Parts: sequence; C-alpha cells; structure tokens
Amino acid sequence: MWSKRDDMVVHDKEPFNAEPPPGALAGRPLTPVEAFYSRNHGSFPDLAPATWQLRVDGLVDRGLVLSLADLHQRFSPRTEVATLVCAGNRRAELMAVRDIPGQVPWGPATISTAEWTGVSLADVLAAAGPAPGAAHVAFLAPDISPAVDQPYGSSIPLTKACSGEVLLAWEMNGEPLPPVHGGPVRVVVPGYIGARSVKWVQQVTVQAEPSDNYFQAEDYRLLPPDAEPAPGRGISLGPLVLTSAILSPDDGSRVAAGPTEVAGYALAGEGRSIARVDVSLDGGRTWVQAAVEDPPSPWAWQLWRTTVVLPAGPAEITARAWDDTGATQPDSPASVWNPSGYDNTSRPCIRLDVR
Ligand SMILES: Nc1nc2c(c(=O)[nH]1)N[C@H]1C(S)=C(S)[C@@H](COP(=O)(O)O)O[C@H]1N2
Ligand SMILES: [Mo]
Repeated sequence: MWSKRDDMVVHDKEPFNAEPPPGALAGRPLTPVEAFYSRNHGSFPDLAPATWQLRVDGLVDRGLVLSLADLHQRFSPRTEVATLVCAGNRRAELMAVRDIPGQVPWGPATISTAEWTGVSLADVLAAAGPAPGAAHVAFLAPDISPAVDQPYGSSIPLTKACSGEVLLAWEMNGEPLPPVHGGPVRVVVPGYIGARSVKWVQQVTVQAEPSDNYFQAEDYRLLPPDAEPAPGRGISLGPLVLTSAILSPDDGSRVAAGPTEVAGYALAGEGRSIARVDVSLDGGRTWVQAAVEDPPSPWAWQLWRTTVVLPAGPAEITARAWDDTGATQPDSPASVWNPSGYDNTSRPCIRLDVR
C-alpha cells in the first residue's frame, strides 16, 4: 500500500493529481514518497509484479519479452538520483495571466526528487539490438486516459534512450516502486519533462519516428499564444529548461518582521548546473545572492536558501536562477504564457504580509 501526506494539495481525486505543500519540499534533497507529487491521466492499472512483462519490439534484431526476474538476472542494477518535474509545474501563475480551461492549476511543487533503482534501458536495448533506421524509442502503458480514450504513451530519441541514465526502475528511495508511481516498473528519463517517464510500462518499441500517442503527438507541446492544440503543432517538450521556485515562506502567508529564511529549488537543463541564485526584495532593482547547494546528482535540482530582513508591511520576494552558460529565467508568467500552460520557467515571486 502507499499513502500520501494528509496535507497534499489534491487537484483531482480521480485520476489522482496532487502536489505537496511547497514547504514540504524545502531543504530536503530527496523527497519522501509520501510527499512526492503524483500526476495521472487515468486510473492506476493493477499490475502484479509476478506476472508483469515487458515487450521490446519494433526495429530490433531480437524482440524480447522480459519478466521482472529477467530484468534482475540478465542486467546489472543501476541507481540514479533524478528530479521529476511536470511540464505543467507552476501553471497556476499562467492561469492568473489568462485562464487555461480544463488544465490542472499546478503550484510550484509539481516537482520531486528520488533515488531510482532498476536497469539501464540502454542495456536492454543493446540486448535487443537496434536495427538500421531506428531513431526513437516509444513507451506504452495500459492506463487509459478517459479524456482521449487512449492508453498513455510517449517516446524519447534513441540517443537519449541509449545514454545509460534512462532507467527501467522498480525501486524508489530504496523501497519497491509503489503503484501510484508506476510500480512494478516505470521508465525514468532524467533531464526530461516528467511526461516522458512512463509509469507501468509494458512495451518498449524502437521505431523511426516519435510516438504517435496523443501524449507525444498532440499534448506536451509548447504552442504559440494564439494557436489551438493539433497533432504535430508546436514545440515537442523533452529536455528540461532552466527554472527555479520559492518553496518557503508560503506565498500569501503572514510572517513576523525581522530576519526570514527564504528557501527554494533551482534546476538547470541537461548538462548544465546552477551557477547562482539571486533574491530581490524590490521587484528586481537590487539583488542578493542565495547559498546554493551542490546537486545530489547531475540529474537533480539544487536547493538554495538565504536570510532576508523584512520590515513590517507588504513584501514581495523575487528570485532568479542562472545556469553555468549565463542563461537566466524570463521575467514574468505573462512573457511565457501559452495555451496549454506548459514550461512556466519565469522567475518566481511571492507576496507576504509582514507584521
Ligand atoms: N502510464 C503513465 N505514465 C505517466 C503518466 C500517466 O498518466 N500514465 N503521467 C506522466 C506525467 S505527465 C508525469 S509529470 C509523471 C509523474 O510521475 P509521478 O506521478 O510518479 O510523480 O508521470 C508520467 N508518466
Ligand atoms: Mo506531467
């Protein structure tokens, strides 16, 4: 069985969509399972570990059918600490600019970090032998999204699939992967949006083109502000973009005048790291630097904190992260608004009532 904290922010009970209160993530490099966000497009399938099988097919020399025992016996285990973040993280701030009907109003905590153990997808693909023409690896799960009447699927480029860090994982934070997070086995694609880390995976297909599944071909795409979703339209989201958020204090809360600790996370794109996080109390005219922790792995967020002194009255705290190429975050949610509400990577801002 699995359970979540009583104070999870539950956006939908069925399918289950929930994020922890932001403060629950602050200052903890690894997220306990009970606080880990959960994003689902359909009901959880009920898969028994003893009968679960993975089919590997498509453009391969040898198709494979693997049980959980086969994964354990035929391949060496690999563990990676990786942050998962939903492309819809911080959508609520976009919705405040202009409504986005029918989408989950996610706050800044649709992100979590765990230690995942399984086998490298690369090793399994090597056993199957990708054939000429192979360029993408598609994943398919049995959970049906009632909104589109399709099972959940996605794909990643073959180069990423063969990069070692992509896992077929059966353990999360040292425990068997719970059903809510895709147990018995899920894909974990470090450095990519959460949507590509397919839970309850049953089929891995090597193919020439990206998956034609709704969640790859039509959803999880960044559209121009004036466009409607359509298959193939917009930028297909994969690799993560530089972002950060403030986790504590809570946006809109009341705090005592004087020194206040401000804490959050920052996450750089693949192959990059966070070089600096700045915090401003005057809407971005002046900035001080926060202390940034080393990441728990190259595939994980970096936590940051600083202490600011707040006088009584209304306060506004803004943060911005910089990566090691010198890139920083866009100014405002309005500047990145898009019709499906993805990739709100604008610099975070909270308001406080200081007494
Ligand atoms: N089979 C399946 N896999 C899935 C999903 C889903 O609905 N079904 N949701 C995806 C999305 S959008 C995200 S952000 C992550 C969330 O993983 P979590 O629920 O373990 O946090 O799972 C991804 N994998
Ligand atoms: Mo997501």
